[in-house]
Amino acid sequence: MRQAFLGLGSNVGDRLRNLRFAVHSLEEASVVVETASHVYLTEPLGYTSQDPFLNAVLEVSTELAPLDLLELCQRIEDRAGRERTVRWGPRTLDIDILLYEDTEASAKYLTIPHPRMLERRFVLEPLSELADELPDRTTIDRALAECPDTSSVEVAGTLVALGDIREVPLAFIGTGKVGSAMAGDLRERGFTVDAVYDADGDRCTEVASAVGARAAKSEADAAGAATVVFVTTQDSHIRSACERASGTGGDMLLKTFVHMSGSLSLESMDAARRKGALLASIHPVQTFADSVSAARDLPGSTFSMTGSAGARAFAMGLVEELAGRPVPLADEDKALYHSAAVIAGNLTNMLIGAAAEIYRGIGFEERQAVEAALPLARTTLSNIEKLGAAEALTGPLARGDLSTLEANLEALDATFPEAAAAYRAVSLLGLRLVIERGAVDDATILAMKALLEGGAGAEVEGAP
Ligand code: A4P
Ligand code: MG
Repeated sequence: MRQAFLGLGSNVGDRLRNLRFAVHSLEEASVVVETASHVYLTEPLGYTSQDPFLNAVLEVSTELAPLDLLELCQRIEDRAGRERTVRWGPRTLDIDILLYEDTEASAKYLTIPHPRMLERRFVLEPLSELADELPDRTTIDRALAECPDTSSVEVAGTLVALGDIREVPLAFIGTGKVGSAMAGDLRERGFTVDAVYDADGDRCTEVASAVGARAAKSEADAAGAATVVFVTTQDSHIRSACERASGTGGDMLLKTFVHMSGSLSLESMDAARRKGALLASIHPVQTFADSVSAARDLPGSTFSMTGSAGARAFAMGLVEELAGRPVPLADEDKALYHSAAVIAGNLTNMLIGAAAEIYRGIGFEERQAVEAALPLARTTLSNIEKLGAAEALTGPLARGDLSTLEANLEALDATFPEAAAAYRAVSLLGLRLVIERGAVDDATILAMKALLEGGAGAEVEGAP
């Protein structure tokens, strides 16, 4: 794949829609849009008696050679209804190749870098968001400082929407814990929640009135007037809800669909993407037992974010408004990412449940069992916070205490085989931390490994 930077411009018709048409059409033609700049409102340059432009720059990956890419860009311009009348005159859509790898070439139909880019602030400002250098090693900052163009170039928004992020009409499809907490919180922060939909009609009316929004009659009705559609149903319903939301309307070129699933990729909203919508996922790395705790804990959480290039700047802005900490994530890593959350949260829960069961089995009251297990767990967590997982490790494994390890396993094998299996599996994993701490000698580590595997010792991965 080759890397290129494309400059987009429009000053006729629905300008944002034209830019979105360009993004969608490029992706339909297998040009991967990797990143997108903000959208800028710019004073016309050259032929000045025309309307202001919207400009943006895209970073793309493509298999197409430069001339084929140019041809594709021109085909997309034509399909956007471009008429070539006045040179430098009004246009529904202009797509220029600014940079293509480190190529410096001039031919009859194509000059790279774009011959006039250094004289244009409407190119350099958005490009400076995505690139540092030109092929001749001049920095973009330097090019900007030396740019003779003094016309006005201002951020107008993102490819998701122009103007104040709070005025972008939002819809929520699915009003469970996270959906209703998110809608409520955004509304409190002055965002515009236009509509909510839930298959449970009573729940829908209740949440709609709580967040001052319209109770929609269907997914498509909720999405109808919204620019950003949150699909906050259960994971298993995201695909069908998204299909219904985007099924009846026309194209979705001005809409963005956002889900908040921790494990699903963006592919689950492909129905909307195929119609031109941008996609994003923002997932709070947090656990919510109920709506009240969701509303309390959502702000300030870490949010992982994946998304189409055009939706990322918007999603980032939204998370920042929630006082959250955004962490970008690749869509293909979503399942692995979720497995880490399950290990850190759910598996810890299950292990504490097992510990309490062992205590109960030897005569502790229910309450005593929990009271015995929890302080240990809490101290462990705070030590991990202070020292890191390896340094915070204590117990037989950390000491290289073979006889205690053996006694533990023997007792568990006799009374609670599932817990014995978990003890072995988690401890085998924990040997990595023992090795990292470096306090136990290699022979003891191998002996512990053999004991945990219930067989003869083999090499410990990562052991010296
Ligand atoms: N061409 C050569 N090199 C390239 C390249 N790197 N990328 C040839 C794209 N095309 C390249 O372009 C004319 C010819 O340039 C093409 O046939 C191609 O073979 P065009 O798009 O057919 O015509 P045009 O757009 O009128 O000319 P050009 O030169 O692309 O116009 P510009 O330079 O893009 O200027 N003010 C603001 N604020 N924002 C704008 O976006 N745009 C223009 C158009 C004027 N003022 C503006 C803006
Ligand atoms: Mg052009």
